[in-house]
Amino acid sequence: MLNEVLKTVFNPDLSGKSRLPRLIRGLLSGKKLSIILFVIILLILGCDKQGILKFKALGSIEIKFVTNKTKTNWPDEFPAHIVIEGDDIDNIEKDLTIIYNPSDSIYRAVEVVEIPVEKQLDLTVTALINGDNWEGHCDIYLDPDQTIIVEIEMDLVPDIDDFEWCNVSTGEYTYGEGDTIKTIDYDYQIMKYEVTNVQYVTYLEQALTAGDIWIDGDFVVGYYEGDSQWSAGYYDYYELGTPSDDNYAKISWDGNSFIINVPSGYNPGDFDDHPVVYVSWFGAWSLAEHYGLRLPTEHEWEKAARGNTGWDYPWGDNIDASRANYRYSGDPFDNGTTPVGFYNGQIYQGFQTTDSPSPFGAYDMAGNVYDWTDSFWSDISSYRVVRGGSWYVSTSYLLSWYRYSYYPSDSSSFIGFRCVLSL
Ligand SMILES: [Ca+2]
Ligand SMILES: [Ca+2]
Repeated sequence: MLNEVLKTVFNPDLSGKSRLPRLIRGLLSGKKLSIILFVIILLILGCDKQGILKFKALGSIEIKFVTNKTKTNWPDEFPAHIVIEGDDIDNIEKDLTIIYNPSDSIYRAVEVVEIPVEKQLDLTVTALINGDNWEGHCDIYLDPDQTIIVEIEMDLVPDIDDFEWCNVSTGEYTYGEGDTIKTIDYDYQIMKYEVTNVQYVTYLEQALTAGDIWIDGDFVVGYYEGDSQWSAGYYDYYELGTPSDDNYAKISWDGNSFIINVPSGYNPGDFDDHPVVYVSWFGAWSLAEHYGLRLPTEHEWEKAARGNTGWDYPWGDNIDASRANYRYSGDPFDNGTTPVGFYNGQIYQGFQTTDSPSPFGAYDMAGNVYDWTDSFWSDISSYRVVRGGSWYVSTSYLLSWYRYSYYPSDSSSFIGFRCVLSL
């Protein structure tokens, strides 16, 4: 799946509706300006005889992958059809073959397009690439008598098959302590497990390569497009560091790569499959954006947790230590996170678990870490709802209908997240 263009704002049209936020983000985050930065002045052509300034823009189109891994989903070459439109120029159409170069893992179709322009030029570029429609806009300002190269460069989003999914079918569900019958009239998928440390590191590495995030002291920082309560701007996504007393992992940056630091007494890798913590709501939102996903509303979350059962917990009305990770529950990691999906009926280090999926098959919908949701606490609140309780709290917080909230910039050792995928 094609996702993002770095060197110009070049985005899919609305037919890829889950990608719309990427378009908005690209426009707001200043990527629109980057086209100017990458204009390469090649040569001076000169005025025509009437003294009217004439210019030529040379466009080259380059498509680039972030990882080899994503390449596995793509053929070695594929067709693209490019249309360039602009004020006072004839439409330029090109059929291109985009070819993979294994030596640098980049797809390219370098095509020189001569565009006669005068001064300011607004270009609209549409492309049909491997079946996906793309559209982008760029403003190019030309000084007299210059020729430029426009580079269009795209990244590919990583594969969401890295995550496991549960189908939540359209229909009624019970909501709240009073088991109010509500309806969600569409199908969606929710992650079977909370996002793990190793999955979050994969995201961080890809986002860093793409220029979507950067390191600022002890924080991973990135851009947020804004909403009704929060202005667009730069926010802390993740608080880097090492864990303190409790048993959870924390990610750090060593200057070259992200490291998953485990608590004392554990070995590297031991917490790879534990839920990521110390991620702010913005950092959760950002992973969802990166993969073309989104955070669940609290209604979507509660439906996935209890279905239409009216149960207090994902499996029924009673809780015990074999079913969920809460404070002093006696699991081998007390007190701290357990691996995602830990409560699946297996025995770990002598600790017997009971298989405890939700009616739709999601695990850790009670306990382990709170899950960030997309919902505000109220219409006037800037706090975001979290659901499901955590390893840090007692069982009364793990009730499927129990609401709690945190400031979206908060991060802690007991808040993580999972995403949903609209169908
Ligand atoms: Ca526990
Ligand atoms: Ca949870």
